[in-house]
Amino acid sequence: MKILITGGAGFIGSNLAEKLSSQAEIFIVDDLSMGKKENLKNVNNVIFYEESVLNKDFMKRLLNSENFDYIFHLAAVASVADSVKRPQETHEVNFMSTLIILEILRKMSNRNLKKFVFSSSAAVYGDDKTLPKKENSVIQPLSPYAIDKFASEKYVLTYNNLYDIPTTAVRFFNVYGPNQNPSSPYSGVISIILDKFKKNLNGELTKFNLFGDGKQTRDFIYIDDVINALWIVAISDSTFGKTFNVGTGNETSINDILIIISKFLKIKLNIEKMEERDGDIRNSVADISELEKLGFVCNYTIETGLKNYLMKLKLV
Ligand code: UD2
Repeated sequence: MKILITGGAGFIGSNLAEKLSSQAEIFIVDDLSMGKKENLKNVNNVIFYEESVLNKDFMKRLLNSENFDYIFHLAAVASVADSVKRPQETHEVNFMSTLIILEILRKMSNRNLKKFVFSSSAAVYGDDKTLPKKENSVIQPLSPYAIDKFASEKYVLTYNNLYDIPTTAVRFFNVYGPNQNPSSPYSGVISIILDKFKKNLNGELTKFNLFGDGKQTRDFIYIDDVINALWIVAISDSTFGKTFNVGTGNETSINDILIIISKFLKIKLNIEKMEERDGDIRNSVADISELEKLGFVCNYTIETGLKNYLMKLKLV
């Protein structure tokens, strides 16, 4: 079995590659703009191409020569803030790359492809207040990033209907776990918090900037559950042309995250209270009944997910 993971050196892609490498030959295309090769240090059985998914000729050659069984399209500029600063450049990656791959697939004869899985985001729901978010809830993309994710989703699912290309899409809620890069203020909040704890444990005095009162909530899902969800939607016969929320169905506040980690590490973080971040949504939580109908079971609570993450970081 041959599997292509675009963005395979990134946070979610590298964890997916690690999980699938025992059962398949893994091919990764990543230009290392956000991903890191060291994320793949535990992955055997992988062929790595440092290439952009926008390189049409390269992608055409690769897809035609390897004739993949599964494609997970995870390559993206995964930053809303970046898309606001550079709408045209991020549009190329976040939208055009998807269309390029779909077009190559459409023109291929004798495709082995069993499923093309597109990774979308809960950002497509915008700040509409209805909770929990169902796949058919109001869609209100408020940034170039969210618009590109939603437009790509539509293309991906329509290629299933019009051209019989086996596709599905997932909308990630707030994913956390090993290999998430904490380096930007727009990185996942849990990766930032843990980075600050780590620095504090090393004797470096540093503060966590808490935007707002900390009572805002998110549906935080541990990476291992996300990887399971991705594989379930890939192999299921009832996901063609459909979109699935990937979350836990539970919401946790940032304050609670801080309390749980403090309990595990037995230290408190210095907190600098800041103004609420512009455009921040107050609450977010997924309805995951569609995913559960496929057999998905969330294995991690926020406590066990965080504990596992801390163990992987060798902090507990
Ligand atoms: C997530 C996605 C984003 C977009 C958005 C759509 C991630 C990393 N980001 O943003 O790409 O899809 O959902 O709704 O998955 N916070 C702090 N201090 C910090 C960093 C964050 O207080 O240093 C707060 C932040 O203001 C927010 C919460 O923590 O209220 C979560 O922030 P986040 O950037 O991890 O995720 P989110 O849901 O805003």
